[in-house]
Amino acid sequence: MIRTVATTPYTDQKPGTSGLRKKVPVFQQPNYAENFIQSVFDSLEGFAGKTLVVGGDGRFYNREVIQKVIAMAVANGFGRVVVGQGGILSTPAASNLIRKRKAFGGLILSASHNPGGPHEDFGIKYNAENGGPAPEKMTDAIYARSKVISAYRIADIGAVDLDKTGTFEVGGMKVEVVDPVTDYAELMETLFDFDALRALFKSGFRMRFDAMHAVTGPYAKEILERRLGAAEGTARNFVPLEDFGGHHPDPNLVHAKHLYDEMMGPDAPDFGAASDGDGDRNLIIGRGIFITPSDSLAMLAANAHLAPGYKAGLKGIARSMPTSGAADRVAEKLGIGMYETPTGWKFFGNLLDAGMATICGEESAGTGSDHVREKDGLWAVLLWLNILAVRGESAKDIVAKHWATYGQNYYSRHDYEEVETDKANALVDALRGKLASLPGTSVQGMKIASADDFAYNDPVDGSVSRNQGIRVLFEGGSRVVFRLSGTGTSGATLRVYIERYEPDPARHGQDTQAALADLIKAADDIAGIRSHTGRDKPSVIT
Ligand code: G16
Repeated sequence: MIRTVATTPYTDQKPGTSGLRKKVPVFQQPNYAENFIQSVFDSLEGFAGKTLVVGGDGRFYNREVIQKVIAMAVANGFGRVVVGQGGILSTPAASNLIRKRKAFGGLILSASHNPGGPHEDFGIKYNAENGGPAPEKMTDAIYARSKVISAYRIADIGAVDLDKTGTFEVGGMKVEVVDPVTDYAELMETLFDFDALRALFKSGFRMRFDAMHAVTGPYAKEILERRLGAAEGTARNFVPLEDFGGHHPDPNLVHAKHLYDEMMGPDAPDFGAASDGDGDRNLIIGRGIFITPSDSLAMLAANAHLAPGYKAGLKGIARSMPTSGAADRVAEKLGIGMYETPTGWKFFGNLLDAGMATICGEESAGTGSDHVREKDGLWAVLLWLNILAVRGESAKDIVAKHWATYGQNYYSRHDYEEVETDKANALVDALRGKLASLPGTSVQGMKIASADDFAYNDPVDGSVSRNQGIRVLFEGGSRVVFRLSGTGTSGATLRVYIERYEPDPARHGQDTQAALADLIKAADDIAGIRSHTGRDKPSVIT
């Protein structure tokens, strides 16, 4: 039986950088998830009889919301729902399934790297038929709808069994429960030289992959250990848990410090990596060297042709504005296009669809290519492995040679988390107010060349996105960037991105914070971080 249920709008369902993310108790309010799901469906046209892909990162509340999605998909007239077994699909695997099955779109349930559990975070994101996150005009429409919604449609179908693969009919709609790993692993086999990787592991190459008790566990077990023959135990913390074992499934130097310490230790394996809650981020650490996401993007782009899937070369590279300019130098050398977009993977979709970019990346530990329309943690790991296998050098040597060729972009991000929203907004407003007066002035002995609030003109559809981060550029190419995170769920997170370009090989490989010390001070002088927030140091440095 299909019911139309009267509801009243919630006012806070504005999708952020990557979908709607809130604390679980917010999602558990009466009709909260239903309102948002119906607002998504109401903003779409022409899906009757079509396929919807659904899956999530397995965090607390995942199964409940998947049941709601299926019951609402029946009531709204979808023809088929493809769902990962146990409700599990990594974000890149979901993107792949949408594309492979020519689905109308998909709902991905995740709050990514944010912690999970009854009092932690949950999220819902809609991805369109290209497999990528809904563009801004779609998320704006969803938000507009959520503010006036008066009813949602749901079918009384009882709980669907998500744990056995197979296809069955529910309320006149097909539900297909699929193994979450198979299609994704097949895609990886088309891109990378699995024979070379098997030979690498056979030769004694040792690796550590930390799945952080999140969604990539089963993917890493299958691909690294079973298909590529890496030693058992290569994948760690590989059982997805609803609360990620009480940790932040955020693969950075703070939350994956144990991996960093191991990789810097005397008996370090050859290569270390980790991924996040939903499997789209990556952390790459070679023996004795952490590789920043910005550097990783540049190095992957410079070497991608060594993997079979990219042997024809790259069409272009795209990076988010706060990501360092390291990849720009690679694009320049390769003579291909370089695109600078706002933060958020959704901005890469048009460039990838139009064939203007092949590889994209963000400082926030995301790298990916046109194989799907999401960033892809394991993909980045496999591309690194493929490069290591072909070059036969250590990650550390590859990094040193890369810097010697292109120069080093010293880079760090300082996060001030859970700042009171009013104070964070006041800081940004004050900064915006003085942008015009900054050029020509000096801070900490460095002259400001220009300052602006980044706006993006999408070269494919002509849309304009304003206020995407404040940039202060110094003479000589150093810069500091300020923006407020769009993925947090409590208070505001101020992100300060600091970058300095160093062409001289004699000055490469120094301590990053020391190399950036004057810029870090300058950032505080310019934005008044201490005085506005009352904080004397960042909560997270990556
Ligand atoms: C999301 C987006 C990324 C973005 C990141 C950080 O990642 O998909 O494109 O770079 O958030 O955003 P912010 O700086 O606004 O917090 P994820 O992995 O959380 O989905």
